[in-house]
Amino acid sequence: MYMERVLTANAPSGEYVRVGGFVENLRNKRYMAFIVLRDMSGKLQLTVDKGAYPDVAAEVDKLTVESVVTAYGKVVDNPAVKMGGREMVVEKLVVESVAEAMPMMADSSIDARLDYRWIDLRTEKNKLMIKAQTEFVRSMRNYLLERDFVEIHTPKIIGAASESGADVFELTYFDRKAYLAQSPQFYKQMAMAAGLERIFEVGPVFRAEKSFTSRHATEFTCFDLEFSYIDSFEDVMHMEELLLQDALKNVAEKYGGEIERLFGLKTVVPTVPFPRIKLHDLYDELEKRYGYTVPEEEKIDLSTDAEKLSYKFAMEEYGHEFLFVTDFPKDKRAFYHMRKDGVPQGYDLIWRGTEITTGAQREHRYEQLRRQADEKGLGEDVKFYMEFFRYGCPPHGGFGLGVDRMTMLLLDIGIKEAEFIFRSPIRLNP
Ligand code: AMO
Repeated sequence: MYMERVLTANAPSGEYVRVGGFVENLRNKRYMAFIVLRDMSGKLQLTVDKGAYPDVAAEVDKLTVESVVTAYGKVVDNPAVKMGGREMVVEKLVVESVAEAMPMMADSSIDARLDYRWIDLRTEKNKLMIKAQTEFVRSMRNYLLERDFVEIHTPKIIGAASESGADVFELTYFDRKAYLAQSPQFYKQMAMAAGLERIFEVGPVFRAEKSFTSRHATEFTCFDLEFSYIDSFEDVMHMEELLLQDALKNVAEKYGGEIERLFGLKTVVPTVPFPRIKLHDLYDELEKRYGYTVPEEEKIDLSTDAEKLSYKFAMEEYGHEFLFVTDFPKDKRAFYHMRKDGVPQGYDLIWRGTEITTGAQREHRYEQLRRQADEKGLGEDVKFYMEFFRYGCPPHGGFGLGVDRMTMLLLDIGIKEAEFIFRSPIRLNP
């Protein structure tokens, strides 16, 4: 008779069930065999009475660690069993796949583990990482859907570089050149010109950056949103702080305990509003408090060290893990940021000392935008984009949040471990 598989976490005591998973541990004794079975929900001990079930015993003899099995049997309480005080008395065992000796260990170097990422992802920690990320994104998506946002899917093969001419992957597109999208930026704004009013997208973005840091990847996932009829970039920051507060609340409720147990880290639900500071004032504070000095001409952008120190500052001054940094000089910001008295109306959001977001109110007035594009020497590249603003476009703004950055900071791991599959200038496999 057919029987549906149940997860080990949902295998009730006293019932005859079917489970399936990896053999995490195997003790094959003379009269008894014990298997620790691992699935996505947890672990269950499978106990085999070899005398009573010789067919099962024969199957157990074929097993190696990390092989995959399906088991049928009765789940019973047994206080002597460490894993939840339950075990399954196996009556039938199917060996689905026999594993060869493992090519790497949990404590191998990260690069060795990434070569066998599918094995590396079998650990409890990595599963939690994926689950926590899922909850984070689900929560943000939900928050927006409940507020009349629609989800869009923009092309990743594009005719002109989106963020800046540098750091773009070029590809052959039949008999001409195309590029991989560095951001859905232009299409998010096109959606505003289309009157969609409130949109978001969660998708891949590509950056041909030769960076080898713990926070740069050449392909990553960005959570982008854009919305219309805003009064200033303050509306954008406010949307983001509410969104993140809600997401972290949900992650903390669902996985806070597990994150603390496995990663030794508290998931803090941030208070709103998040603190805000102007870039120049931040540099002043870092100098005054920590003696951190940089030449005046370098205070036009956030250095990695300044980002890190800003975490210390935000905790000391506001008791907050997040910090909005505003008032960057126009030379360092994209041409599409709206300016007020020459100051770009945008921000970076720093969480635990690392940038996770850039956001801004956009320039939606054609003439003004034209001037700003010309000033940066952007001609042909933005020609199609400029058209979006010629036939009516509401005031709007938005931001892009790096999902991998967010996961990495949530768990205090490197970006190599936070991506499902990491891509760098020297890694294209698996
Ligand atoms: P920006 O270029 O700042 O802004 O990118 C948005 C966010 O993406 C993440 N990020 C990265 N993550 C991993 N590896 C990288 N190499 C990498 N580069 C960036 C960061 C960053 O904050 N169009 C604008 C957004 C907007 O204004 O809406 C943009 O792309 O978390």
